[in-house]
Amino acid sequence: MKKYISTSLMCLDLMEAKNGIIALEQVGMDYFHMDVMDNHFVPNFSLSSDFIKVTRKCTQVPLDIHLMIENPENSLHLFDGANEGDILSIHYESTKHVQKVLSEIRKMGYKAGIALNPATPLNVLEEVIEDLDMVLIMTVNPGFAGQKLIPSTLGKIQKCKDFLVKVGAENILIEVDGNVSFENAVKMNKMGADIFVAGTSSVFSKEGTLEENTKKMRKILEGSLC
Ligand code: S6P
Ligand code: MG
Repeated sequence: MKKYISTSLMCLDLMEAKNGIIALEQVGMDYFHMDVMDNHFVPNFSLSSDFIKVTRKCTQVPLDIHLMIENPENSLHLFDGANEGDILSIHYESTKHVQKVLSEIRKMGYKAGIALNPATPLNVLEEVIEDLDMVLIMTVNPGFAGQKLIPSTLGKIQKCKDFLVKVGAENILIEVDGNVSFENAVKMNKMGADIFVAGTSSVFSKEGTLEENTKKMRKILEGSLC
């Protein structure tokens, strides 16, 4: 199964955003991960719906939008304009109307994703499995880049994969987000993750250039670097 790198645009130098986006496209990123925060669901702000709209004007790379906002049903209209292949994820913990919001996301032309905080169990997926294209497993508590992985979330990736296989839903992709370093990506890959959010721990790491770091991550995902 193909593995994908989704670069976290929150980690860009925003003063150089356009050039940064072009550079990321040139090194062959599969997705642009766009974190949207409301300072309620998480204690931070990040990228806005306007930033997402201007990003669409300067790249063909599909967008992987991660909403960390309370009651996303009230703001979905701000994220219209999906291109084919774009993903929009909401948090399970952010709304009482999870199924309804997921089905609305698909009607907007997005693939629908559900994000789970580290403490949220996987059994919440059971009742919405038909409405899902992706599960986003948070491997840190959401809100900030540059955090340390919560070790118990590694086992959750494997459990999620096993569950999806058991219910015949292997087509649902698993994304991992938070401290996806080269070292952690090796483990996450073995446990069945499909999409890897790359931020300060990998492609933006100062230990190599963007090109070197991206190549290294690609090799890890191909299984040729352990
Ligand atoms: C965090 C956010 C993430 C970060 C990403 C940063 O709440 O959802 O997408 O941007 O995790 O990567 P790193 O390598 O700094 O953890
Ligand atoms: Mg994110």
